[in-house]
Amino acid sequence: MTAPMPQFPAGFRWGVSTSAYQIEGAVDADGRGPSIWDTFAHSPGRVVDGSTGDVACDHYHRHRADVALLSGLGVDAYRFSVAWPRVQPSGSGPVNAAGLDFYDRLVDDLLAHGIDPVATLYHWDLPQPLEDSGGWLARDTAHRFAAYADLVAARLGDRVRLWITLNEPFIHMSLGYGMGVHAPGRMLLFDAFPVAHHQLLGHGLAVAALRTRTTSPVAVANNYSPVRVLGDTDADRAAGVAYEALHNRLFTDPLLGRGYPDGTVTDPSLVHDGDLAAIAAPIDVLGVNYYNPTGVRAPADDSPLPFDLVPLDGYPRTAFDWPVAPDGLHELLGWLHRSYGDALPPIEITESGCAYDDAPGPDGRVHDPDRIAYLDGHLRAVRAALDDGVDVRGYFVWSLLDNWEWAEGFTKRFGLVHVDYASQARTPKSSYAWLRDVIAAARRGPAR
Ligand code: IFM
Repeated sequence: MTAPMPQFPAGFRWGVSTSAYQIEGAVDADGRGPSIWDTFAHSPGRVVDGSTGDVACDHYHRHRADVALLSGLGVDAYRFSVAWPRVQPSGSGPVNAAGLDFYDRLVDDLLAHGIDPVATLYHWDLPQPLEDSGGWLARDTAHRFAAYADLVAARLGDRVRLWITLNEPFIHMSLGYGMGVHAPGRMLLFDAFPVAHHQLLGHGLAVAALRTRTTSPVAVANNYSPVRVLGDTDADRAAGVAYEALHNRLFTDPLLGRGYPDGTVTDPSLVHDGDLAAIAAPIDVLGVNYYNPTGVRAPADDSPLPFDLVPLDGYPRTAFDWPVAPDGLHELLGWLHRSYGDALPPIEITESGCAYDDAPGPDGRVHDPDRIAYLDGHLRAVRAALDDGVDVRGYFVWSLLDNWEWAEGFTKRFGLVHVDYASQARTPKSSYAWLRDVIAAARRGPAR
């Protein structure tokens, strides 16, 4: 029996998150064009189980049932992403009206259920024609992204309650363009820096476009990992500084007006006059995606990187083998608060969750006590950060549904709701009922 969940401030936003390619399927429906993830997933050997997002959770056709699940959960908000190749198949030029209509219906359905639509504009599914012209290595992609943001906001700007420009630009740069394990599968290591700059520039230009279309708040969703230096040599500490600059500061420092951290800009000619000011356009919320801390020490002599990553002992682990470390979330929120001071906008936790090998039991139910323990611990970590004075306004669980986990295919289940991919049957797990009760209790306020 765990202790009762502490109270959260009135108005604290409870939500869940998903992304388009991970759940929608319907990749050929109604004029959608190919994205880099269609290309990557269909390339042999790229995804561990050989699966693709062609069907995924078939959310495109089942969105009404999925909104009913959201309603049953009692969330205040639902964070989804808009698939750029669905609404503008070439990445520039003509709009695909049928694609925009889908999001229009989704947003209206959410509002009809009293749920705030939170739209992410880019969760890694770049239209393939833009990749063919250089992808995020090309400066022009930043301008294409701002034009796309403008056309989506022209249609949905009156109803989306929070806009998120980019999801985890660090992961997109490092896994997609640096190490080749995500789409588009480039292996440029530190030569992937243009991808950072052009995503940031695209974000800044998109913020400016959004401001002309909507009065709703605007955010970006960065992922962070508090750095644990293992070892006490100067070289170990230098490795920690280098990792922190790359993972936690490369995107946040310029967004909050500090320019790039020392040593991260590999080609200064990419940064044109005015770029840093555009990137630092004020945002209303910082989206924080947190999964785990990272152990770091000095690199081996032959390493191409300025650090070695080391597993952290002493924590339970998820099916991804990630350490379950709620203390890392508390530490991270304190680090953001101390590091950025007055420049830090209010925070919303835009992703927090875990993968386990959940399966229906003989009674047909799906029991996931490890996920309940995970969420319980991470919510208490948020509460502890609030007590320290960090301004955290919301918490979104990753994810509503089990879904297609990128290069891991269907092998990692993050959902509050189990999905049988053969039948598309949805079965709420015990964590869904637990979270529903936590949200309901939070709404009732303190017991008298
Ligand atoms: O599934 C992903 C999501 O797309 C981005 N953040 C991390 C999640 C879990 O790996």
